[in-house]
Amino acid sequence: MFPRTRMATAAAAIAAVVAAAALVPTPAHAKGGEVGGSGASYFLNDWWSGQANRVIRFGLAGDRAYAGDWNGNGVDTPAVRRGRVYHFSNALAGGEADAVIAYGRASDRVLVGDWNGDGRDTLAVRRGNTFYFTDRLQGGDATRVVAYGRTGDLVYVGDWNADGLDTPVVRRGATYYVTDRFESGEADRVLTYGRATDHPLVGDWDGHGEDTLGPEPSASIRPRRATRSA
Ligand SMILES: [Ca+2]
Ligand SMILES: [Ca+2]
Ligand SMILES: [Ca+2]
Ligand SMILES: [Ca+2]
Repeated sequence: MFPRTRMATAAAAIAAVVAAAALVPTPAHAKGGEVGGSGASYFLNDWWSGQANRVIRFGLAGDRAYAGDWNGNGVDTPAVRRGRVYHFSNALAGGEADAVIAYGRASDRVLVGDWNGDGRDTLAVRRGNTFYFTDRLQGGDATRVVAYGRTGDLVYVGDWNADGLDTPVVRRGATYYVTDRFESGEADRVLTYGRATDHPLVGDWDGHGEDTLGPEPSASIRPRRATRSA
């Protein structure tokens, strides 16, 4: 995702869907990962209130759901996954998909980010410890293939150095291996944060452009930006 002040831009940003994903220890948490919950209805909240101000229906109840800025207009919208087929919407209106692509394998784990800094989010799939990044909303070959971390690592996506490119962090217990490059091998930075049982959130909390790990908020202050149900 392109560096921006989320609180200001996001009029309809379901991307900071941090909350729902953080409730379940899915492989990819928070930014760049899967939207939690189930069902085909999305309850979007543009503000820090407990009431959804927008409800849309998109996809099928059994789909996996993601959010991103697929067309680079500054607004995050949903995508749903059915096996290895992804349906993208550029509107927060539900209805038909704007693009449908097949990418990777049904068993792959999926990450969303802006890998080339053009303002458009695209997919990466992870198979074992290998990441297959694509810069296009098209099927076919990956733009970059990188082996990073270990198969059992958890993965977070963010722009850790504010250069406009999202890259992965892999987590092993309470240790985080940060890379700012799309290269196999050593981490750029290794840090220990919190406890192994924590569920940190990723975001640009101060609006300076760089994403950081945030503390696990209490349920009462957790920014529940999007949820879904049948
Ligand atoms: Ca958009
Ligand atoms: Ca991009
Ligand atoms: Ca970066
Ligand atoms: Ca920041």
